[in-house]
Amino acid sequence: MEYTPQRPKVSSNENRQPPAVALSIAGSDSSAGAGIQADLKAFHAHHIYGLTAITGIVAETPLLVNSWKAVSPELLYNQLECLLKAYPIKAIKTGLLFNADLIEVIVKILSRHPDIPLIIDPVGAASSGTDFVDTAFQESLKRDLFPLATLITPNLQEAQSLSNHSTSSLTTLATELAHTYQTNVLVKGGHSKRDQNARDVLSTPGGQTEEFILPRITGPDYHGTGCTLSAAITARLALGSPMITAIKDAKQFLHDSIKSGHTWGDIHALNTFRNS
Ligand code: PXL
Repeated sequence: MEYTPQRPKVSSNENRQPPAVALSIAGSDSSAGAGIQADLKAFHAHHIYGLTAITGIVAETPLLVNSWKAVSPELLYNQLECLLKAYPIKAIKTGLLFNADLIEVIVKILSRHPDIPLIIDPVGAASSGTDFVDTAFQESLKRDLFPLATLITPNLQEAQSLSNHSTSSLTTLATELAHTYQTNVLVKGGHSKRDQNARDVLSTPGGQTEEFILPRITGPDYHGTGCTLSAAITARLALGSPMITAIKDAKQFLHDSIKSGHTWGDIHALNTFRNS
């Protein structure tokens, strides 16, 4: 029989496109369910190559925050500078930013990159209740960073505190914030237990709204749902999805991650493992 040489089965690098790149600017959560670790897991599940600029370190579990420390503004500056020079970054998200000095650094660098979509998750507290930030931080976030945003993703409590409005209408809050900051705002109702559904509302700066609804999954409160949703939106935008599709798909990703969550005794975590 004639011998036909077989091509090796190993995948070759020749025709392979490198993955799209996204950057997370956020804090480290030692329990890895929220923060920069959650962002990397969500990026990875979407086949995005995730870069990180770490703003600080939190010693915690999903049940309690032990302590935390922010990095110096110089160290954050250097992380951002070298990454933005070297990689073709397609989308950026921010999470926990700790203080106004770090916001100043981010604004200085990101204002040189107006073409990269910026998703701001305005995190101020841990799901276990600890406040990480103060009033000066909130003011700087609103005044300096929000003008650079492509999308801001507050939960209901964050939206109420950003707008000084006590209403629990997601639509009113999203519309008002989108108008004030002239950007897209997605207000997440996920934490409101009264609703049978997990409802989020997006408003464009012009006041057009879109609702995203999936059935609420009863069970434990997962740590890191906000980070995971905004990272999944960032991943989809990095892959080129339009905003509404990106949010819809990211919400489904979070829903699946909650539905198949992990449990070790009284500790729960989202499941971001995917088969493919
Ligand atoms: O879930 C919000 C959050 C974001 N980022 C970091 C955190 C937390 C909550 O604890 O630690 C680093």
